[in-house]
Amino acid sequence: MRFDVVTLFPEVFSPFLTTGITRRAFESGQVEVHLHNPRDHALGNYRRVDDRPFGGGPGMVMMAQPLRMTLQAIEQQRGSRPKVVLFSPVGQRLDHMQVQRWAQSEGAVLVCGRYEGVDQRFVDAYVDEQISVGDYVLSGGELPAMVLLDAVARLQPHVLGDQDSHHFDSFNPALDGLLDCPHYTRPEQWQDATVPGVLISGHHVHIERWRRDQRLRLTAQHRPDLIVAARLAQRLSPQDEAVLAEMAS
Ligand code: 4GY
Repeated sequence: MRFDVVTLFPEVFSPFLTTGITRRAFESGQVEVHLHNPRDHALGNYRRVDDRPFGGGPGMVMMAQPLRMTLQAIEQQRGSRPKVVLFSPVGQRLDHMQVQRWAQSEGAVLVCGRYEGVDQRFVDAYVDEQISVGDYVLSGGELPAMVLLDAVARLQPHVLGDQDSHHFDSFNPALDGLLDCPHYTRPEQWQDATVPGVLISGHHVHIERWRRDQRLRLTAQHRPDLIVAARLAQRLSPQDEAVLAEMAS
């Protein structure tokens, strides 16, 4: 799959693309990422990409024309017309389901806004979908673009060390949409705290039941909305319900 990122700050992507477990996905081209700076497509001596807002007010607005020229160059390179995404608090909130959908897609053009935003006429003419990463305002769409790329890259086959360790991730609805269980590593004793005995018992049936209980408890405590959703989707067994009932009493 191929993502074309439109950004005034392409340099902020380099450590991201060359670090960590997702590096392999990007460097192998399994998830192809191409960076495009609208400034390279802006006209005139000043190569302007932003201007003052009509109607007044603070800040600057990204001009439509350099973005359109960038999009045209991308279409020429790809030989097709990809979906165009804009990162903005206006969009639907990104969640695991959306990430899975993008992980199985052909990719897209990811437009990273800066300043006060993008000229609305570009949004109306070319943006197919807006995506939000949460109800707060960032200074640009670059971090949201990296959020999407990271989440997509780690779902690609063979990217994670243990090939299916993402099957146990929090929110994976293929499992049950519950939060992940707590994890422990050596040493067995640390600052007076020990590791739950069951984890060093070697009894795998008990370990799996303990982990399930922990996930239920953690989710009920911190994200009761996810318990409601799991119940509606009939992802909780009678034994799960018994654990939750015991907790509530
Ligand atoms: N939150 N989720 C977000 C954002 C920055 C509009 C230009 C967000 O996705 N994107 O805050 N983006 C944009 C917001 C003006 C900068």
